Amino acid sequence: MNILISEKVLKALNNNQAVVALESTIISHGMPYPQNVQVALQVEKIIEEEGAVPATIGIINGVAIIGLNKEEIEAFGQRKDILKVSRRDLPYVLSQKKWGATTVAATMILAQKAGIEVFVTGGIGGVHRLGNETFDISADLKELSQTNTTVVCAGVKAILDLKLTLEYLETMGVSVLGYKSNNLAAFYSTDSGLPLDYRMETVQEIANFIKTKRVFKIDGGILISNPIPKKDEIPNEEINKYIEIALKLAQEKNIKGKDITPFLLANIAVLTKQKSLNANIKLIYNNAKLGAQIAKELSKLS
Ligand code: PSU
Ligand code: MN
Repeated sequence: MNILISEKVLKALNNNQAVVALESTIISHGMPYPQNVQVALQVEKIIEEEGAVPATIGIINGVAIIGLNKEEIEAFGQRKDILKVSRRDLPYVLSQKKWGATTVAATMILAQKAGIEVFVTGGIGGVHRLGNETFDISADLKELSQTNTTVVCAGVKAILDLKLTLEYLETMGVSVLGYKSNNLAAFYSTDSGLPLDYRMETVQEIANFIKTKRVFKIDGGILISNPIPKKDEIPNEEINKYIEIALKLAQEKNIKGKDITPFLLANIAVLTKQKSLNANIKLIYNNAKLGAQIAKELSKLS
């Protein structure tokens, strides 16, 4: 098989301990070195401190590893030959024995195969601005409609069209839960202004929601929108200026397809003098803590 679960993760799964999946695109294509590695390791530490076991997922020489070790995470942070792998890319990278960093979509698939319910990321992909013309809609959304993984995120990346993304999620039957919040979180900022139907006050409520969906056998993911802490946010008006500039730059340089998201994130970080990178890091830490708490609560229920 092309899938390998680390000893630590396997032991935790067999003992019904809380396990939290983590993606690797964020490391290889979402942040610059060395912050990417520092953050990936710190996220694992936060999850451990909450009493859960982290499982960072990535593909090495065609083998999907569930639970990368420190040296491997370091390699994902440094190597330049790592492909960004979504659902459609998985068979290619596996059969060609390449290295691949998994996006939200691919990480969901692999987490489900390994038997991990909870997965922590920064912000999911979505419908790009002008997506109604370009049809650029992240495969993350379709994945959420069909794969049984709970994704903890700080909402939808603000570089996207949040309103269209939320509509798409509704059409695809994806449950979106606002943790202690009424509105969808907007990645760099706490509030998109777009109302969510379900607000959850406690991790117990969230765990019950997940368990109910699974017991009832309604296939598909669950999206937890966990706003960035207020003190770490960049207000919408402020960040939007830079997003507009970065979007123009992408157009001028004719950046397309899967290169768009990494291009925008990197350029916004330069334009904001790393302020956006700092917010991106803080929101991931915040998600790691919540994800671990949800996983722990879930392990009590089963
Ligand atoms: N969240 C972050 N940084 C990232 C991503 C999410 O804080 O780099 C990645 C995820 O892997 C997500 C991907 O699946 O961006 C979306 O890419 P696309 O728009 O090409 O589907
Ligand atoms: Mn796309």
